[in-house]
Amino acid sequence: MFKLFLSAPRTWCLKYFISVLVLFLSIHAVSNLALAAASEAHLKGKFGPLHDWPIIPLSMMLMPDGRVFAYGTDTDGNQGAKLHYVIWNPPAGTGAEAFKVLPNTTNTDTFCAGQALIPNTGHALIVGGDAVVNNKRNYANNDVNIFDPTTDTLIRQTKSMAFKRWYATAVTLPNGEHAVLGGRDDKFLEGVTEDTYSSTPEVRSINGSWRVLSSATSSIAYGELGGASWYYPRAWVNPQGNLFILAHNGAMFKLDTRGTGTLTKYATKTSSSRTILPSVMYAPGRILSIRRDRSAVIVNINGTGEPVLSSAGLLAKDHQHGSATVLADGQVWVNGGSSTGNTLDGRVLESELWNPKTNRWTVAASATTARLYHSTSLLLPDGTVFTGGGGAPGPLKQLNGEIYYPPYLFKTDESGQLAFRPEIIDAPTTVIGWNQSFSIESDESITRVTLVRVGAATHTFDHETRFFNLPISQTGKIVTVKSPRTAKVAPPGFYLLFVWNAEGVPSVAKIIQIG
Ligand SMILES: [Cu+2]
Repeated sequence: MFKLFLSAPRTWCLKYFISVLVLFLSIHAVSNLALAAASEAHLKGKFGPLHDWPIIPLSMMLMPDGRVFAYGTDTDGNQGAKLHYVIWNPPAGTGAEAFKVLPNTTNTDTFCAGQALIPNTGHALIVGGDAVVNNKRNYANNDVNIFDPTTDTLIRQTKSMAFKRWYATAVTLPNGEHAVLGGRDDKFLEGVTEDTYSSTPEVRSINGSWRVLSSATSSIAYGELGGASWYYPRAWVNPQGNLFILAHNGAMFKLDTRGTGTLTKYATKTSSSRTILPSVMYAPGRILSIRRDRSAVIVNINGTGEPVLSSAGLLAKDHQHGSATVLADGQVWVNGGSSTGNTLDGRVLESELWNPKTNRWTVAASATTARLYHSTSLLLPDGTVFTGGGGAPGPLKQLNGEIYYPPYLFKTDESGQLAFRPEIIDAPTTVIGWNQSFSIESDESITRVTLVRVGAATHTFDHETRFFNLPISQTGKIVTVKSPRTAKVAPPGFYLLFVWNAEGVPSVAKIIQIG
């Protein structure tokens, strides 16, 4: 009975089963091929090839002419910027011919200095840095140096800071001056002294003189407390024109830089972070800050009262020593780092994108190599992000970089091909005021205009960058937009101006000056 039941139908069954299996496998193979061909670049972006760098670019600034000014090590990747600095011209590519290695003749070691652009000249201001005492490194200096991109020279200034600063932050103020905060003043001398920190800020006027904010001294805001808040203090100009300071331990302050300075501590406190986790101003008065245990918080400092906190969810990975970069579309890209500090064990190659509209994180493209301590990321005028460096010290001497191509640069048809980009035909070449209307002409119909302040990045922190959507009242090849309302919202200086077409693809930016 059993045999009878199985014999003929079984043969038929087996044949049927095999043909279905063959059909299934072939469909599966075809769809697999299709899957292999489908690119996710329009969703996750893509990294370009690893390329060499003449130094480890542990400090980088985008200059008004679109070139990158970088410094940090010698040409063997050893600690110390006393010998060289580098100019990279991104439109010339990533070959040796795109780089200029220039001698530093200032006698200042700018290793781990503070930096910001000077708004009226477009020169780079570099404050403090490293010093060698008794043949030991990691002491501090109070030197002030200025890089002039029209002559590519770095000149030591006669007026030095009142305090030595190693790991200070220099913030451009609404009136074009610079506030310099934090840094270590002196280092432990065996059996003689303890480490001391520059817990008193100072302001550099436009004529180069320095004013000490003697009534605003604080160990928590920018000294040895506050979770080592001397370590590149996280500071931005808030929409009221004061400095907002977010200590690594979560304490928050307002610094009025007028006169000898007035520091006010907010009652509001956020969770603890690390000195080696990034924060970035992604919209006017809004900061995305990465805290401990992969958490992220939004700090809204637009009101005149206490800062308002809200959650920005959890990242997929712990990016200690990673960077956060605001992209041309206002999304924030976090890359690099490690879950184990400056070691390769927990290195994170996957980058992540945060969309401020949805408050969601998505895992984006993976890099080729680790970016740990002394790595940096910088948004370039073509809408890509350069990320490079790491080391001095660290497990790898990263005399190299990679370029990240964000999703907006790709066709959405899954081909992985770069999309056609609109071009800016005409944009202002003279200085634009605040709340001022101006016209932009493109070769395509413009549907969106964005503005990103040129970056100054080092040690996981780009305090200069900030993002704006400029509302446009009509679409067309010529649109009129209005610059940001005030210098408090958009400090004077240089901004990348991107126009977007209907497909959501940005132009290469024109760099405009607001002042
Ligand atoms: Cu450093």
